[in-house]
Amino acid sequence: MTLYEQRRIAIERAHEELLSLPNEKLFSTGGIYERYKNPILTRDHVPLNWRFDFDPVTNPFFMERIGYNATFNAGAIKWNGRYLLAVRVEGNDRKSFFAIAESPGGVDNFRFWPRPITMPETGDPDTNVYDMRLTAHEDGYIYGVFCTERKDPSAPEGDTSSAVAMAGIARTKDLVDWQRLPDLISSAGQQRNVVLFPEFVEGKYAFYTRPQDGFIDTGSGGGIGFGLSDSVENARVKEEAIVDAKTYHTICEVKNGLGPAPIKTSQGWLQLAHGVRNTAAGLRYTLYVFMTALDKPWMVTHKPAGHFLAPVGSERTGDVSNVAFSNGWIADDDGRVLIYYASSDTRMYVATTTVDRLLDHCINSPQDGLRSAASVRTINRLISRNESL
Ligand code: M1P
Repeated sequence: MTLYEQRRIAIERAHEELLSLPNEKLFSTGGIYERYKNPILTRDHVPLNWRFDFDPVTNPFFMERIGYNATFNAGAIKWNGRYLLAVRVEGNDRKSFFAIAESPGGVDNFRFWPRPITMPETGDPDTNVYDMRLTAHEDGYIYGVFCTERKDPSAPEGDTSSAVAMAGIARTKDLVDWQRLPDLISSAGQQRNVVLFPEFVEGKYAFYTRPQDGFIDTGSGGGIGFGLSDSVENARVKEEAIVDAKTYHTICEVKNGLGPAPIKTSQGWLQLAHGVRNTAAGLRYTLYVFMTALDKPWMVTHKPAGHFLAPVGSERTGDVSNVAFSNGWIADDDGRVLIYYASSDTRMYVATTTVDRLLDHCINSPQDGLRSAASVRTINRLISRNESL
């Protein structure tokens, strides 16, 4: 057998074993959601024919020709009964693009569709695109709102890092062919983590935003915003009301941003977001949940204190360590909720819960008292109540 044949057989076998691996739900002492044993998508899941030249004449050593660095920050949707992720795939060349991966049950056996998404560009080509939020809007389209990043034109000569982040918008009916619309215009210098709300509000399109001054620094901005736009074909948000502000000495001290489009329930909109705090070891990204009013999706009604999900164990290391990030979840017909989260900008995981458990958690868990003494008072109240039982 040639080297080409030996390597190809071994690599194809290992790839198929990985893609067929069943996942295993782990017991949760907290009981709010369950994690799973294995990541659901890694760079090793990327199809082999996106990586290797299969021609033994031009690739006699059966070597990888195109390398992939990470699969993370995926948007999610249940579409025609299928669990789909719009995955941020990052090549070794540092460029991200989107690719749909599909699973029969939502927790394992994800396989990429045959080709990555060919995302049309606007007149101002994107240098990098990432973190797509999928919204099935009541207008009948599925929208993808994502970050488009370009070199900052006002950066001084020699500054080859500064970038401008904007919200790119595209829509589709089949997740294969996408129509690109102009980027969202807002008064903020930078926008990431923009999410299209699934319903019209006052007859307009509504966006959750994250206005900030700089690419990394929030400056005077920050916080999750909310604004209306007359049109989605030329989306423009003139005013952004702050829904959930960044706050001193919380998990959102440095910044925060909405995750996926909210889930509608009889008691309000369930929201998932990320909060960022600083530590001596760098930024720490955790996920938190809150609820907004049904008729006022910009008004917070319930917000449990602290993080909902933080990176643990091997989730804590990766390209950008100590990061849990989510921009996709699926509310299933039976009330199950699949939360897709990425760990450390490297790979994708899933956690499962139910709408009922999320509502119970949001409504009945204590809010943040913002001071140590307030936290102790809250704990003592629980102990006294338990003692009185
Ligand atoms: O590296 C962690 C995350 O950093 C950014 O999040 P934010 O916009 O809140 O700063 C994003 O670029 C995200 O992709 C990344 O996971």
